[in-house]
Amino acid sequence: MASPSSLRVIHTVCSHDCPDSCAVLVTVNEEGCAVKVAGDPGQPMTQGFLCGKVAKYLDRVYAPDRILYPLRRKAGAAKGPLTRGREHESFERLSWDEALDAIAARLGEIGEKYGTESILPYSYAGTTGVLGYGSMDRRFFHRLGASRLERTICSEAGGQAWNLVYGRKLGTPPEDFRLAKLIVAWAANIHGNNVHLWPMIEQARRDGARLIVIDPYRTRTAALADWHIAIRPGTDAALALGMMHVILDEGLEDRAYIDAMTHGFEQLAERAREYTPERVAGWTGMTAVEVERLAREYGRTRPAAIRLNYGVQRAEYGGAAVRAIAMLPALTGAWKCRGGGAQLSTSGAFVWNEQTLRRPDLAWASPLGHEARSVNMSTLGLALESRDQGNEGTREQGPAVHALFVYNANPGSEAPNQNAVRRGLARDDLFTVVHELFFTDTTDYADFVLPATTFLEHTDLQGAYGHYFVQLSQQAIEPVGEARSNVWFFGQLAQRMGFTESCFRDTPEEMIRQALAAGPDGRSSNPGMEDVSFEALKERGHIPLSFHREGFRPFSAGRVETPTGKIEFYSEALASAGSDPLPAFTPPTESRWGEGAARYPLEFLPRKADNYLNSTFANLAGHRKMEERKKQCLEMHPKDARTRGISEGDRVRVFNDRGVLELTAKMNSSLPAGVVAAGLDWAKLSPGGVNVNTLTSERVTDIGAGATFYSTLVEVAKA
Ligand SMILES: Nc1nc2c(c(=O)[nH]1)N[C@H]1C(S)=C(S)[C@@H](COP(=O)(O)OP(=O)(O)OC[C@H]3O[C@@H](n4cnc5c(=O)[nH]c(N)nc54)[C@H](O)[C@@H]3O)O[C@H]1N2
Ligand SMILES: Nc1nc2c(c(=O)[nH]1)N[C@H]1C(S)=C(S)[C@@H](COP(=O)(O)OP(=O)(O)OC[C@H]3O[C@@H](n4cnc5c(=O)[nH]c(N)nc54)[C@H](O)[C@@H]3O)O[C@H]1N2
Ligand code: SF4
Ligand SMILES: [Mo]
Repeated sequence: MASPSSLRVIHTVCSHDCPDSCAVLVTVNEEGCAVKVAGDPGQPMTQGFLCGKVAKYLDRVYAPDRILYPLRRKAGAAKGPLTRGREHESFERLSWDEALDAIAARLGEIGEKYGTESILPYSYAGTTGVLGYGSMDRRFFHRLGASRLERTICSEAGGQAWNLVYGRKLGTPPEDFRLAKLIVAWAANIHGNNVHLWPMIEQARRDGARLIVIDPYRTRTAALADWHIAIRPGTDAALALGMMHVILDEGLEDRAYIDAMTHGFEQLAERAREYTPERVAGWTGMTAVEVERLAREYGRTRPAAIRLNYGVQRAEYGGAAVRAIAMLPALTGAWKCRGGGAQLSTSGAFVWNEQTLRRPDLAWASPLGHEARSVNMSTLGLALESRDQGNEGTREQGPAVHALFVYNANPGSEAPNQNAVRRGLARDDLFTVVHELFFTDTTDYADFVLPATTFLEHTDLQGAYGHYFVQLSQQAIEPVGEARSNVWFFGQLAQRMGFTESCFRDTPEEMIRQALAAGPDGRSSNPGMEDVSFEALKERGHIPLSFHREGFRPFSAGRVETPTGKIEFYSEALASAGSDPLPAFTPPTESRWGEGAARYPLEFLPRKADNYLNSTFANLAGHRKMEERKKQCLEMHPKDARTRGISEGDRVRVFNDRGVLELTAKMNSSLPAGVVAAGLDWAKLSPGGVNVNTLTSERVTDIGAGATFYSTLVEVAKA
């Protein structure tokens, strides 16, 4: 055993796509091996504990199935699903030098032949590190003249909707949820997806607070709540407007706050009058009395905090719903006291120096000579399937996609309309490069697979979307095998392409200083980061934004960053775009009210797994075991099962026009009748080789053109 003195402890940050961005201490032994990961007890928000997914992180870092060196598809090996554990057989090993040269040559040819906009990057938040998420990669693609990607798959609908009301994504600090007397978890799976908020909620409850959960699915959080409202999917806007109706009827609004801080109250009040509790009950599946009770409890309790999470915005009219819910604390003045307000995301607090970090100006040095067209990632299938005349998924017409660069993402598993995505990925005239840690549903279609690093193996800077700390994640160990970071990979590839700009040779440390807009004294000139420098981060690991040092109360007073300078109930911007300036409820096309319901009468919730992170971790035996109880199950109400002759444990086919999926039926009487649910898993680990996204569509949301996973109709039959 190594003596304790030979061990080093390094401050890192979990960079998975999770609001918590935990501070993680990694213990490294004399041989340079990580031997332990643990939460940093000094971080006030993440409090020294890790979720079950990351507590056993070394299983991932040192997994036997990690990709260890660059690979090229063997001549004649067809693209498409490969047998797990035998993926190597379709590829041959080569050196990084050979791989970079070959990729650079191929990109050059494709750019010449079809135009550089035929090259498309596809990335999301495999790492949320400031550098790993978007820095050297963006420089590279701007300089190349590649298409830009609209990163809409997760938070764009809600983010844009929130910003229409408040101008900036700020919210109640998570630590202040402790002070609330009422907490509403609205489409927020706190135990599964945001576990560090839970201790704050527990403390509030010890001090007498109540917890209400609004979610069609009985999550663990819902099961622990004082009141679980199993609302029908996609009807949240109706509920929020119904609450406004009651609040205004009973005079529970805060007139002084409304007068000082908001715009468009009269118009909103008129709109809310249409949403009587009776009408709202008809849509949401609640009773009118329940709608009234919720509104009264919310309107009368101070402080009341809403944890509005991302579930709502994955419905077709999720933008309108997020806007409506976001308006509630402005109506009651809940922002005025600590522990009140709402939180969708805190990401707007972190302002990085993106001009220098991402260099959008390099587009002017590209062969295009201007900013490239953009392609919406939520309609990837459309973009890949269209050949030569552009497509609906692209904002501007342009060439078909001939090269796809995937990193920080697994679209073969996570993108909607999986069969369309796969048909696109299988095109033999598409050149695909995937930078990954494991053989995923996407690498099965790659021409080149390149090994990527975990957050233990590179240095990065971190913000968060669920708290207000800037953190430094220091490289703790040498990369495993020949794995290389995103920054290294794109910097090297740029040099092979002959891009001579010096920014392609920047080191991670230099880039962190750039992101911080560090002055000569090393300190950041970004707003809120007066105390932040690379040196200070190295010493302390995590530093609160300056306005968060004590009692940050966003939107409690002062100017708001909207066009009117007020919280906008009524949006002139939407009005001038020809959209409804006020929130309203519209039933999703794929819902019980839609035409398609005659053939596909069940509303489907293709949910995230509590023990994976989207598709990440699904390949690890320990994580799969934790997910055992729900894995590959279709949860349905016994009534819906009975009418279809289905019993617990039966094999069932879940299908619609887009695809079919085989699962095992599991009765769940806490679901609303007419709603069925299943969890995400790797397609290649599922029977039939497809996952829930074989059923989801490329229809996009009302605001932000995001994906609409939770507005999906299906039918179910015994297999
Ligand atoms: N364990 C775990 N943690 C994760 C992730 C994971 O996959 N697993 N993913 C990470 C990512 S990428 C994100 S974006 C966050 C998201 O975290 P959350 O915001 O919690 O997002 P979701 O899990 O998509 O949805 C939350 C809840 O909304 C419910 N819901 C679905 N439709 C509706 C509706 O119409 N109305 C209402 N009221 N509720 C609805 C779902 O049943 C779900 O329980 O979590 C992150 N953390
Ligand atoms: N049905 C359904 N579909 C969904 C959702 C849902 O709730 N239901 N959620 C949606 C949401 S919210 C999101 S955010 C998306 C997420 O979808 P994706 O962005 O595709 O997320 P992951 O599936 O986690 O895949 C991330 C990949 O990045 C890799 N990776 C990690 N770190 C690095 C790195 O440093 N470099 C490189 N090159 N790769 C790295 C990981 O190994 C992993 O395979 O899925 C969406 N899809
Ligand atoms: S996934 Fe989230 S909760 Fe788990 S360690 Fe990472 S940041 Fe923390
Ligand atoms: Mo997400």
